[in-house]
Amino acid sequence: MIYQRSSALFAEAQQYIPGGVNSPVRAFKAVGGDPIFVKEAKGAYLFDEDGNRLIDYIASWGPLILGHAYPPVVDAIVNSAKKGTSYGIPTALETKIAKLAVSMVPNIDKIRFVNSGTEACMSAVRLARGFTGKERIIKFAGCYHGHSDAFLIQAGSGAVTFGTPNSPGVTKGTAKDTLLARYNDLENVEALFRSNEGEIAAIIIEPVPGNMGCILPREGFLEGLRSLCDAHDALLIFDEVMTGFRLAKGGAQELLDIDADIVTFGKVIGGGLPVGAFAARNEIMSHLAPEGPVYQAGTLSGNPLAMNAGFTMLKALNDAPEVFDSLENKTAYLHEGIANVLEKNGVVHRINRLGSMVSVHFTNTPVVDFETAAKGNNDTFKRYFHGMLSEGVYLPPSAFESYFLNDAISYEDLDFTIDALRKVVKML
Ligand code: HOZ
Repeated sequence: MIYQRSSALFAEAQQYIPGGVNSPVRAFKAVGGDPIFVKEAKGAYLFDEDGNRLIDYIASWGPLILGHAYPPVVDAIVNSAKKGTSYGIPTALETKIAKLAVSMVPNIDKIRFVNSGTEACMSAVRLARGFTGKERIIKFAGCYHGHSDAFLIQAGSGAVTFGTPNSPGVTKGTAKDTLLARYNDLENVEALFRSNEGEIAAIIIEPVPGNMGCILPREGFLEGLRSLCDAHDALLIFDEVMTGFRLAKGGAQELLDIDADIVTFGKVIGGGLPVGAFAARNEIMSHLAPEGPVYQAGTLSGNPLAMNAGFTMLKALNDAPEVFDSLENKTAYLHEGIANVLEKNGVVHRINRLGSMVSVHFTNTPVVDFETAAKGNNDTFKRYFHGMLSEGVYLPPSAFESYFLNDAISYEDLDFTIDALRKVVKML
């Protein structure tokens, strides 16, 4: 495949945009080469500026569960735009989507819409601190909760891909209130509670991390966190920006049967438009302004275009929950296909999968946390990524990311992907 025009566009972009991209994970730094520039997308496919068609396995990092340019969402956006693009004044629509979201997600009474997952997680932590009167939080190495200061401590996703898990610009004062634990290591978390008795407001966690590849919680781990939070009057925050409305209607809470105290969402809840949200029971949400003293605000929060797109997407998922089984079946098929090709060709690997999140790690040790994820062979990963790209398959351009399948991907697309790997595997 030729990427001449993408490379030219990237060269130009670098003159005006730092690194040529508006979010670091889009640059191909971890895999080398120039990023492709997308011209348009439809269903399962991206069409790049050089006229190549690529099967898309990132779905805008999760939200496009029903594929690109899903017609009902596009119609909702177009119709909404005709009625004005932003008011900064309440609309009935916000209550309509809030009601629907609350009915789909376990254990929440109220929801507040924001503009991104970063905002949602940042606000959730402030709310937890305001509610508990305590300041420290526990986060897990390799989990990524957006780019707000408190989370850029051993963060995953782009932060680790580019070697800045602890970003310059985050003050020591902020960093000292973020305690770091190992994912899947309950004793480690217990020890943090013991050594910071009475100081921990919350644990924030991706229940199924997607920002160090896809990692699965060990049996009892999330349950253990729930008990520790209860024992220490701390809140459990599930960052469901990636898992919410994807692993199940009610996200990881429903699938894994664990109740969190605060849940954060992003992406899916805007149908691909810039939206995030956080939600909890009444007793917690009542602390939020203007009902309570914990401040949080935004001119574009509850934006009508985003709310219309989000409502249409959530309603589609709510009305046809069989989509979750369909996604899971397709992802399992891909998992098996990839595993067969790699095994037959003697390529050392581990595949982690839950529902429609999956990642391939080129290592022979089980990948259960950041440390084991970091053991993956990045040279093999680079060859794998570029080989698949040249065959027309767009995978996440870093080993520290999960794939997100969308339901527009057909079994023919999956077979095409597995066939692509058959060609690529010789170079791994
Ligand atoms: N959490 C998303 C991917 N891991 C972030 C996407 C981005 O940073 O652009």
